[in-house]
Amino acid sequence: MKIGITCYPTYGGSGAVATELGLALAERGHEVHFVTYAQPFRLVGLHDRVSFHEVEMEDYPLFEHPPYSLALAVALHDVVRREGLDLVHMHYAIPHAASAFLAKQMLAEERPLKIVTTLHGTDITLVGLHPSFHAITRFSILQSDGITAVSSWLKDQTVRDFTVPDDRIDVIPNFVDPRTWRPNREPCHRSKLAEKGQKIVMHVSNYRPVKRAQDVVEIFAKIRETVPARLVLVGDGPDRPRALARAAELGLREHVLFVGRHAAPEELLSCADLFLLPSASESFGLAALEAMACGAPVVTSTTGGLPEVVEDGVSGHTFPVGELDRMAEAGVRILTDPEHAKALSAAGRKVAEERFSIDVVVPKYEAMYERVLG
Ligand code: GMT
Repeated sequence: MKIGITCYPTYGGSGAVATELGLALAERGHEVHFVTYAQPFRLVGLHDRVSFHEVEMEDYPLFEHPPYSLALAVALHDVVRREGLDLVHMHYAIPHAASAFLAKQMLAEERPLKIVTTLHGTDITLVGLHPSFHAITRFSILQSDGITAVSSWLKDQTVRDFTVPDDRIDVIPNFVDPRTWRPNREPCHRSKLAEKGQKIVMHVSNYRPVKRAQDVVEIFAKIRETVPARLVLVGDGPDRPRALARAAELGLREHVLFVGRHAAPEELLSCADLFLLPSASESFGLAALEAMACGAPVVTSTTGGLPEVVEDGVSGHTFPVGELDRMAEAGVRILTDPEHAKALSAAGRKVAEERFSIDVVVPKYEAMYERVLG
């Protein structure tokens, strides 16, 4: 198949999943064309059957906010015609699904174009609910030939808040490649991340308010009351300065290492003794799955789709949002009870290998494309 993929190229789960999917499809013999405003952050190096098409935008002084949705529609239209694409797969509904719909209309007299839209999270739970976006989000989702949601929870939210018929949405979960995201990777950066005898507590995110990065620091502070540990913060985003400021207020700044955006987070995760994801909302929680695949025991909130990924007490621990004392207690147990940590780690790895492996999930997308193409 010849497949176009549009996603947000910036640091975030939806762009990561879209890119890994495109690369996996290309490995499986399909031709993949990424169409977006910048090279997706996980699209590094050259790959057979993979091309990147940058959406070009005219900068004109009249535009305080350049109309990216229109430029994307034109880019999709051009790439579909030039490369003879069979379908385009939009990751994150806003504005991608609407741009794809426009491209399809522009092509209507020339050739058919099928659209698959994957709903990732705040396109449904936050941004899409805003009155300025709700109607167009619903319309463009419904105009898609195939709709997927990354968790059953997100599907239910979409059915409820956008009155999309239940049978129009397939749940296709996010995935990892367990060959890349694995425990005991070499080189392990442990000696660069913490001192001898210190446990490594890790958090990876884009530091948006929904991630509650300050809670990560509060939980770490409680853990450090009993366990010598270092907090390693990976990724970057708007709440990162606040999280570091809170660490300084608590007198912990020297015990917090801010790594920033890292090209290969799997190398860091495989050194983690504990991974924290206390988010206010998470449609799936790809970062938790990546940590589990790397053998890091996870403590997360019981929110959104996270319980579909982490089974409390078996493959990690989950607690209601904001229950920081309990999260810290679970963290201390993981860091001080090696047998317990080992059991969680093994169970998390098993989940990643058996339910959320790239080899299990990518064929589900292929099957959907075939169905959509008839
Ligand atoms: O929805 C967002 O805010 C952004 C999006 C992203 O690009 O990272 O995150 C969502 O998609 C990820 C990949 O499917 C999920 O793992 C995240 O849980 C989800 N974020 C939220 O629901 C807040």
